[in-house]
Amino acid sequence: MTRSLVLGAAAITGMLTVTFATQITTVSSASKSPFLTWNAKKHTATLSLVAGYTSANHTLNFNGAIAGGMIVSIPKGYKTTVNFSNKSTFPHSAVITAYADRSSEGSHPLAFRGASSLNPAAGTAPGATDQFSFTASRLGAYAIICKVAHHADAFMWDVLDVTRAKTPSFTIYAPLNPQPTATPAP
Ligand SMILES: [Cu+2]
Repeated sequence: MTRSLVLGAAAITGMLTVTFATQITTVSSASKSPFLTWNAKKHTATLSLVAGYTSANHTLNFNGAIAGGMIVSIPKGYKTTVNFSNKSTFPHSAVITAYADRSSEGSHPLAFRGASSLNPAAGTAPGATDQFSFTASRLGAYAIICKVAHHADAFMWDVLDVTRAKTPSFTIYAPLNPQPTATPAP
């Protein structure tokens, strides 16, 4: 990965360099992914959202990405279904809230009705799954966070962008290891 490519990626999201107490991690490889599927005629999208998909950041990641390293772009008005699962060894959750409210201290009002896993403060148990749906009814950038205490402050948040585009798109800036095996929904 050349420096110019890293800088190009950083320009896209504005926040790709994450400073930890003892190290600096730069996530920089962009790729498309089968985590997001959609039906442009029906205006529906399905997001596979896996907490602890990799061991990255002590499993405090969604689909392997942290700190805005995953951008899920959904056209306004799409009904979006999230198939949430937890591959970690401890609870995680998923809440879509205001981008400005992505720290653990936030009250995390739902950006859209229904945009949360069950009991998000307690989290979904390891190995368990949950499904929730919402309509992306307002334009703008929102945060997908884990509401379990202190996880969002430890960079367990990514981005939902509701756009005027014709179709969804999915970008992830994280090494995907293992590669996703999900197959697109019909
Ligand atoms: Cu978590």
